[in-house]
Amino acid sequence: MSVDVLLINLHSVRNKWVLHPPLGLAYLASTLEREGYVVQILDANCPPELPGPLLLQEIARIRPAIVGMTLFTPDLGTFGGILPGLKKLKVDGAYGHLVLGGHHPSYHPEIIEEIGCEWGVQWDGEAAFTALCHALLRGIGDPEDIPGVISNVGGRSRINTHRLTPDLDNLPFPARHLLDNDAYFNPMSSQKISSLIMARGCPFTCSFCSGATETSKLSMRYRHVDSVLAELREIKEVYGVDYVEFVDETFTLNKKLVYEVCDGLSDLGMKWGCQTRADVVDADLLMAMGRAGCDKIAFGIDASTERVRMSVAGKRISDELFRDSFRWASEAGIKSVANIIFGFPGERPYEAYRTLSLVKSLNPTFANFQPLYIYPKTEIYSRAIAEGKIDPGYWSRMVHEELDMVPVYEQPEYGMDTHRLKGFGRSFIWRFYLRPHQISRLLERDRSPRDILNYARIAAGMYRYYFQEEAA
Ligand code: B12
Ligand code: SF4
Repeated sequence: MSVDVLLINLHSVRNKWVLHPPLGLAYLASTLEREGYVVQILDANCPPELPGPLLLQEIARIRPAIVGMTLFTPDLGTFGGILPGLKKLKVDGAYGHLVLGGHHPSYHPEIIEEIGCEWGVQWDGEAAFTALCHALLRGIGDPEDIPGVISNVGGRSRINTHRLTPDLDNLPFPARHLLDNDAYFNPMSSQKISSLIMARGCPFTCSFCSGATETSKLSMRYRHVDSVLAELREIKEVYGVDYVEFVDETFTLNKKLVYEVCDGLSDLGMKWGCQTRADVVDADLLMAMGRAGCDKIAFGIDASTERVRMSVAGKRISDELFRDSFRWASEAGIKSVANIIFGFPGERPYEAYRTLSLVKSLNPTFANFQPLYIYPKTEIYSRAIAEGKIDPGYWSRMVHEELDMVPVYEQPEYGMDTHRLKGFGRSFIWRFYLRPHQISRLLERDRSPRDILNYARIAAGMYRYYFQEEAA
């Protein structure tokens, strides 16, 4: 049967220590299937992995009417590597239309015109992409008029105001039947995993985060508990998954919903993980989550000192609140992850070093250290543009020159250039993980061979991220 829509998740050169299902593509697929389209999902990170040339061969073999591709900002260079080949395949008639969607085109829709592509979709893709498929494949409606569609055809470029999915409960569950569900893994779990999202949006305004855009702020949308529990049951019963990662940006924002989901999860007996903020948890909630199988919780500490965190990172959370949250998580038997960003504007090297003492004092199970990357549509991006640290043409250069580096916020006046910032990252990792206390703790908690393999995966992934890249 010929494929109407081939949805592609590009091969990522980073993040080899975690592989989650591409939920966004799976939502698009189930929505399109409901409309009668034949859909296939190609996740180029699943075995056999499909880096650029192999991916092009696959597209040529499948010959879909539409290729839909998701684009993260870090993947722009990888995309640039296959773009000439993709354009040639189109000319050769291997597929009909290329449509780009996902995070980068949502934050920076101008990219479609800048790199000479024809179609894009901004933000939630279910309604807009379905309408675009109706227009391109069934001749229903004018494709250039669809809300949320970015077009660059016949010498005309348009970015139509998007419309977010108002009611998430009306969406079909993600089309996991189109995914290789055995391929996904999460180093926190030794079980078969999947992911699930309960809400879309984030009401906070962290200066470094793409989540803090107008669109997200104005648009918190939650699913009903019955829908979340029905999807969890499907994941467990149909796909045999025992560990679920909730990928909501701030899982505990709606505490009532979390308590309700916890009630249902206790019956299902699944393990699960999530990420949230320290100012939207409390001891009782974490205890309920622990009882309901929560195995891991990640908190964004983000900046080293309260001064930097509150005045520059836009995150008004005190060190004290972090201490409470990590302690409550530990008392509830939940593994904790501290996510740290260093190198904020005005942050001196000595302040960045304080990050390490803060993190050690919180005693998380895992810690993840990253320099401050500049992502489009963030407050840090606007600041970096105003200061001449980056120019708006950088993103299309990433595509044209196949650059795989999202820029970091450099401050040469404090000796904080890219090289030094990476050096900080390496040093933090060594000093956090290579402590006898930390090593024995990791090995004591879970000692199955698969757990140890998972920890090795994290270590190898971090090594690759901070060491190999630098050497290249
Ligand atoms: C889960 C997750 C991951 C997972 C899995 C990613 C995956 N394959 O989906 C892992 C852990 C691997 C990951 C890694 C990273 N992530 Co991440 N991740 C997320 C998270 C929390 C949820 C994604 C999700 O499932 N959303 C739910 C689905 C339903 O929404 P969606 O993916 O946006 O898809 C919808 C639309 O975007 C659109 N759409 C998507 N694709 C397409 C394609 C077409 C053709 C069309 C028409 C529409 C369309 O339609 C979908 C349905 O409405 C988001 C934050 C968030 N809540 O979105 C961050 C987020 C996507 N990650 C982000 C980042 C920065 C990263 C990392 C760079 C982190 C790091 N420092 O290492 C890496 C980079 C990954 C890479 N490829 O290089 C940023 C992206 C910023 C950007 N400009 O690209 C986000 C937005 C977080 C943030 N707030 O800053 N991530
Ligand atoms: S860092 Fe987290 S809380 Fe802050 S804006 Fe982004 S998603 Fe929201």
